[in-house]
Amino acid sequence: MRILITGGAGFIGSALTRRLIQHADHEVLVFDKLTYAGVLSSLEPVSTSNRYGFVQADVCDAEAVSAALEAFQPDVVAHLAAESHVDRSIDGPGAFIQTNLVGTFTMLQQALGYWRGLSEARRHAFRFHHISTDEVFGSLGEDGFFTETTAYDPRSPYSASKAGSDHLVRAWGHTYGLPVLVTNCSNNYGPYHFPEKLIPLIIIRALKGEPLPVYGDGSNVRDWLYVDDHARALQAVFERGEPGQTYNVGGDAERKNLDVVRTICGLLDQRRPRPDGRPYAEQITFVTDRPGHDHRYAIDASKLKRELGWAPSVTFEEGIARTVDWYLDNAGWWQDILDKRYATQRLGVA
Ligand code: NAD
Ligand code: TDX
Repeated sequence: MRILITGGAGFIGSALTRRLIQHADHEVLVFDKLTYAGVLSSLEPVSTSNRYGFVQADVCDAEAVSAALEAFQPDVVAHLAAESHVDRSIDGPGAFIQTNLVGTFTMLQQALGYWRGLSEARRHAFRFHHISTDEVFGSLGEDGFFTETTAYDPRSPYSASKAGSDHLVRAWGHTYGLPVLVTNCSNNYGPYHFPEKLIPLIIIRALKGEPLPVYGDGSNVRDWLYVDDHARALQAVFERGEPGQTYNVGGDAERKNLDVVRTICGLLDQRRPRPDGRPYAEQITFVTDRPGHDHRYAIDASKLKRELGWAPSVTFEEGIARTVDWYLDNAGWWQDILDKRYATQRLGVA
């Protein structure tokens, strides 16, 4: 199959691209604007493959989208390009409205024109797969899980923009017959995760001897999924999922933020003890909470498991150990990112 992946230079898009090239025989065209979050070196492992191509362009640019579709002739569009960081959406929501809403609208319009021009057999086989988040469902109390039928209740500019994009995708499916798929996934983690997100931020700041910022009292809960398991789920959905359907993806790994941070500190204590021999947990600092901070997310992924036979292959304990090891072994990847303008402003590390 030929897969056009928007946002393929990001954390999840690059994991999906690496998977489809290294563990399958698909052809991939990455379509990515290379915003601050786009990291080309995450695609280095596949960059010499003759089944990989790259276009630097904006999903809001209708002509560029149309040209890529016509030239590459994809069987699947996997739409991951988005502004993804909740804190940034609070500080500056405009880019989230533009990329997540206008960008998704542009992708849908161009995909629809392309799809209508395909032969009947290819039109039947085509999929527009929209990759979304569990944050569209809002915040849970201590009990319960999000299912595919949970009512939408987004509460941050980021999740509201993703919720709107999900609605657009379903509308293009219902109204125009475009064969769409939507997946809503919980928090991903793993190698090549951009250093502004909780897990890499804690690893890197710990190693640099910086305070480890925990928002509020650290009791907020996230359901963590190893990124390669998400990539496997996405592949299963676009290869075998039923058009028009939504599938929730989750890791069955709910953890309080403070426990995640303590786990990372414990792993670093074993692998790279502090020069003074003291525990990394001493660096934990409770800081002002995120405005509107959702308390708990938890996904019920039983539909995906039942219908497509997917399940997470990595426990949180295995995945977080692998992740810490990867950041220890690949300091060049993240130091390169920190050396660019962005890092010193937001992460407060040199
Ligand atoms: P990311 O921020 O790491 O990567 C986003 C990528 O999109 C970057 O390569 C960036 O350059 C590109 N991009 C941004 N704006 C663009 C534009 N206008 N045109 C073209 N490219 C653009 O994000 P991620 O964590 O890999 O998330 C990917 C997708 O998965 C997003 O849609 C996100 O909402 C969704 N998602 C993420 C998670 C998570 O835990 N990270 C969980 C569930 C769903
Ligand atoms: O410094 C921090 N301290 C802290 O306590 C940061 C950056 C975060 N946190 C908390 C906030 C969250 O409860 O940790 C949790 C995880 O935060 P993020 O890594 O910013 O992720 P989150 O806000 O949960 O959103 C992520 O998962 C869902 C992705 O960024 C989204 O794109 C995805 O949709």
